[in-house]
Amino acid sequence: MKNKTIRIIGVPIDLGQSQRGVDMGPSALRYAGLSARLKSLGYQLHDEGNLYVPVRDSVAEKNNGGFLEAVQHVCQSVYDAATEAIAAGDIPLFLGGDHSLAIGTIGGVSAQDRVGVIWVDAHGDANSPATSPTGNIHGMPIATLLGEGYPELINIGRAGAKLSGQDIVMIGIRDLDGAERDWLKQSGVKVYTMRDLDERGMGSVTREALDFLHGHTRIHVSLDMDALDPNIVPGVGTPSSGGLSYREAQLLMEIIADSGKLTSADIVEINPILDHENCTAKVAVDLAASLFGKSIF
Ligand code: NNH
Ligand code: MN
Ligand code: MN
Ligand code: MN
Repeated sequence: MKNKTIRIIGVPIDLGQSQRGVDMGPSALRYAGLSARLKSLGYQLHDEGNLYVPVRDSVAEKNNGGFLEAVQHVCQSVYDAATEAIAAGDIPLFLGGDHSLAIGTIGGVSAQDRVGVIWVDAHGDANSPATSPTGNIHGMPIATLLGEGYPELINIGRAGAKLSGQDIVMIGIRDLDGAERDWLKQSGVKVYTMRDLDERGMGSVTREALDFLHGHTRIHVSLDMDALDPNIVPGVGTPSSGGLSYREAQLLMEIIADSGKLTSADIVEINPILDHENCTAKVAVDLAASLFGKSIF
């Protein structure tokens, strides 16, 4: 994997949720030294800058769909950037922005090959407009990718579902809405909750997760920073207590790196306005280094 080019693509989207500030996530990650850290591991780095996202205040909010149309346009350009990076043989690393962008990233990276997704999150993000208690699109990307929800988002890039439940493993889950939980249970998605991690440990869970995806030659990691415990990552819009420790998250990244199958990733939901001295982005950069193969010894 080394000697490869990592293509950094910023997506400063804050339209999929209601807290202000998550649009500054890409800057926070760059200021925390992301490129230099990955370069030091032996990669070529190519920072494409940020994709265009309209400023929230300039977009009219629809009553029910929130910023549906704007999210659709952004995710279409994310999809295009993802397919281009994969076609060029690069590893796209998407910097969020809120988690709605994963509709575009995962849609795009799965255009040519079947891709296994490791969804690291406190939340299932498997609501549809019918089940969502908030209406926020960042709580819907998994359902959307599986073909449930707004047709405008489901059909981005190509028509229909982009994945099946057998393509997705979730790790770190501890906060599901009632109807979201019911839907997830019948979806075929493999869900590892915090309880699974407590009982079995991150090493065993991660190895089983990779085994679940053994038929996939490519893996995409979608890292929502709210998967970690808010004590170490205060800069997230929807903190959920009882999350991953720093070392658990590192071990997860290290074991995924060992698989040699990582070909794309998202780092999302960092909100610098809620953060303390950019510490959440610094943790994210440490995790990215491990995900891309940094080893201690
Ligand atoms: N489940 C809630 C919703 O649908 C919260 C989702 N929030 C997240 N997900 N930050 O990662 O709105
Ligand atoms: Mn989350
Ligand atoms: Mn999320
Ligand atoms: Mn989140």
